Parts: sequence; structure tokens; C-alpha cells
Amino acid sequence: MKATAKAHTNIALIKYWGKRDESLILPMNSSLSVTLDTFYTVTTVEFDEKLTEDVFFLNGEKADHTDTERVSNYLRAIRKFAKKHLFAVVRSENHVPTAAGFASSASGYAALAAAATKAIGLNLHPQELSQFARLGSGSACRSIYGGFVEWQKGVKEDGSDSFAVPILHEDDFPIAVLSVMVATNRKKVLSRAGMKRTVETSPFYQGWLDTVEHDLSELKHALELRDFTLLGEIAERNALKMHATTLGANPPFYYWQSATMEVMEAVQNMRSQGIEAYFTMDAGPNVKVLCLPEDEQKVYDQLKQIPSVKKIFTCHPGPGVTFLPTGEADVC
Ligand code: 2P0
Repeated sequence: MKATAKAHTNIALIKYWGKRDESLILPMNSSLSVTLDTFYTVTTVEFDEKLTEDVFFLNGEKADHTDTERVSNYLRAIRKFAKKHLFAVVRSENHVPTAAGFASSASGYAALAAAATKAIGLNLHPQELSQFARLGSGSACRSIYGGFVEWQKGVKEDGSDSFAVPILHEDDFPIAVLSVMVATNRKKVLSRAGMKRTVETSPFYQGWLDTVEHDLSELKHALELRDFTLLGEIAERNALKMHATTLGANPPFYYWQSATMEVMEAVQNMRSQGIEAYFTMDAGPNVKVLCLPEDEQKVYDQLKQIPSVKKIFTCHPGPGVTFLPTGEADVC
């Protein structure tokens, strides 16, 4: 009763921002992301009838109470579905540089969902697996697939129509995503709390809802045409709009640091020099810069000159979830 799975992170080009159901993790809007080849999680789950509770190791060390409880709550849903009351040892290796604990990792819950459901004997279709991943963390449902992936929000109360679907294979539209780490000095509002506060208090949130589905259909059109300019313009606009909603929340908050804005400005300057680059940011200060593979060295060189840039990782569209021989997480 043991299985190992590998899943990659994703960056949303059309953001998931706000829930209509907190416990089933049902989103207010559909979203679209690209799965990234560079960052991933490998997780092994072993159910064992001798255990009296779940045990969670993150990067080789016993995880803290918060992370263990969240993983254990998650496994409870899988046990219930499989009708097997067995506890598990979970070992996760997070190859994701920014991960602050386990909560922020889409790859974490995608790998956990795949490994846990397989280990307990469920043989799920990717669509069902995407729904299971969603119950751990919304963005994780998109990491089941590689390439460009849409999370269809669904309308049903039980969430049975809220899952990800693949839009374009990772080889079908080569783009580069430079993941730019900036110096940080402030504790961020976790995305789960941040989106809740925004939904409940920001007068700008309705503006988000009124326009996000249009952004999504335009982005899908850009993918169909393989039109990078259109893709970049829409993704940048959508990211700025998501971040704008947080400024209207009560109390207001924002994820940017001065270094974030320096990178944004550098990207806009590159465009005025004729280099096609666009930015997007998640619920944190780091920036993802989108460009064409032929420009990635030029873009990298310019970003590297910004003193507050700590590190840059070059990513490309990556694969969906895969199963590995068991034990792999122990050695990665
Ligand atoms: C996204 N984010 O689409 C958006 C954009 C952050 C900003 O999904 O509460 O960790 O576990 O469903 O998936 C981050 O939120 O939140 C996120 P939960 P999650 O990628």
C-alpha cells in the first residue's frame, strides 16, 4: 500500500482568486495556468495498519503541527472515499525554492493526491484526480496536467464539475518563464486568508468577477493562435487586476515589495526596447517573467542587473503528474 508521485508547480496566467465554498475549495472564477518544468514535489505515501496516526516528513524532517494536521485532514477525505481506515507515512521532497511550509505548494497537493489515492488502491481517471487535488489546495488541481491547463470553476454545489482540463500540451507552445526571486522582508498574508478577506470586504472584487471570464476566453484564443504578445498582455493585465483587489480589502494588504516593482518596471522597459517580456505575480513578492525562448538570455541578463534580484530560475512548460518507483522521495 505504497506509491510515489511527482508533480510540478504551475503559474496562473488567469488567476484563481476567491472561493465560493471554503471547505470543498470551489472557486468563484475559472483560471488558467502553465505547468513549470523546473519546480516539483516528489511524495511517497505508505498506508500501514500498524500506525495509529498519520506521520508527515517534509524534506527529510518531521513536519510541524500545522502542516501535519493539514495533510492528515486531507488523507481523511481519501480514507472516507476509499472506505479504508488506515493511517499513513507521507514523505515529501519539495523542489520548490519559495515554499514556505507546505501550504503554498500546488505541486505538493498534486503529488500527495496522486500518491495517496494510488497507495490506498484507487485507480482514478485524471479528472477525478484533479478533483482530489483541488480538495487539498485549489491551484493543485491544475498541476495534474502538463502544459497549459484550465480549471473550470463548475456550478454544482458538490463540486463534481470543478476540475482542471488540459488545453495545450507542454510541447505545443514553447514559452519561457523566468522565476525571479527578490529580497523579502515582510511576512505575507497567506493566499487562503488573503483571498477570503478580499471576497468579503473589497469593493473592487466585483470588478474582478465582472471581467475575469472575458480575460480567460481571450487568453484561450491567444493559445489557439499561439500569439505570445496577446498571451503576455492578457496575463500581465489579469495579474495587476488581481493584485488591485487586495488594495480595496479591509484591512488592505498587498504582496509587492519595492523589488517587485523594480522588476515590473524593468520588464516594461524591455518592452520599450523591443524585447517582448511580460510579468505576473502570485500571492507573494516574487515575479514570473514571460518571454519567448529566443529572448530568454537577453531577458535574464537584464533582470540579473537589478541589485534586489536574488536569483533567477529559467522554466518552460512542464509535464503533468507521474508515478515513480516507490521510495524515490527518500533519495531525491
Ligand atoms: C493561482 N493563487 O491561480 C492563484 C493566484 C495565488 C494567486 O492559487 O486556499 O494555495 O489552497 O485553494 O491554491 C494560491 O492559492 O489556495 C493560488 P487554496 P492556493 O495560482
